[in-house]
Amino acid sequence: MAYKTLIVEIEEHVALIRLNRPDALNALNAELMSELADAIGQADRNDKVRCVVLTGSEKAFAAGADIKEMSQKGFVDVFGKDFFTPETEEILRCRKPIIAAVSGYALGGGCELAMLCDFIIAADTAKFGQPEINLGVIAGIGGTQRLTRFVGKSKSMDMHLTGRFMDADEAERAGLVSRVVPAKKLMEEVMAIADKIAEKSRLTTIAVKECVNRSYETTLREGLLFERRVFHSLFATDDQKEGMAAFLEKREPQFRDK
Ligand code: DAK
Repeated sequence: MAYKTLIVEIEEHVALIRLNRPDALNALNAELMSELADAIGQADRNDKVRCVVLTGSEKAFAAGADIKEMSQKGFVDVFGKDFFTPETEEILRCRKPIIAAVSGYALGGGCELAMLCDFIIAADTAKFGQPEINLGVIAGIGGTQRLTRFVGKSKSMDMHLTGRFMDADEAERAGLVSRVVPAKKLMEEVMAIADKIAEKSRLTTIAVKECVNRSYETTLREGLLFERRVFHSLFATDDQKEGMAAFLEKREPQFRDK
């Protein structure tokens, strides 16, 4: 499918999805969110794809929900149509790892979109923020919940209540992003990380994603039990046999997703 607000390329085993509304700093409007949900769903269903990278432009990952479009809405629209929920659910349903490659602004819904991904690699130019308070609203794609889990209550309150931006170094210190790289090397580094993930058994990447995400949804005791059971189940796979045999034979494993 040809998209109007995205550029999608499949490079080897990686689906690279680039938000592409440069005139609006990739603000998230209905069309973009619908196309993004479609593109991620397609990447998830495409057997060739083993990892997804979501990025924006050098200046902006995404500057938030489209304020022009949003300003026209009333309660009946946002509540009645459950504003952006179906699209968000589609992104969360993806079983393949999704890396957010963030350069420039990731604000409001843009910051939330990055946090919906499995992890964030930031360029040293990245700026994160939840400035919705300046518009008389609050975050609505999980910002009050997810940012708090990433950076803790104090910093999350600070970000949401003042609307200030956090730079890449602070975001790394606070645990929001996993690595910071020079802006010029962002895509090279992220694609190399995605390629590395693509080499793993797909069964184990799914298992990791399910287990880590479970830690957000359940008690420690239940999470540990879930992890243990998934670990046990991987001993039913050929890839477990292959991974361990390859180590003992001092060679690279050849995973077959079986
Ligand atoms: N929406 C629409 N257009 C935007 C935009 C946005 N969020 N951000 C930037 N633009 C547009 C600007 O209007 C401008 O367009 P023209 O005037 O040239 O036509 C163009 O992008 C370039 O922006 P600037 O001229 O402002 O560029 P600067 O470098 O001077 O400033 C900036 C960059 C990122 C600091 C600034 O543009 C800015 O502050 N943007 C707004 C950031 C913001 O407030 N974001 C949060 C939006 S509220 C929910 C779902 C989602 C949400 C809530 C609920 N539910 C499911 C319940 C999300 C809410 C939000 O994200």
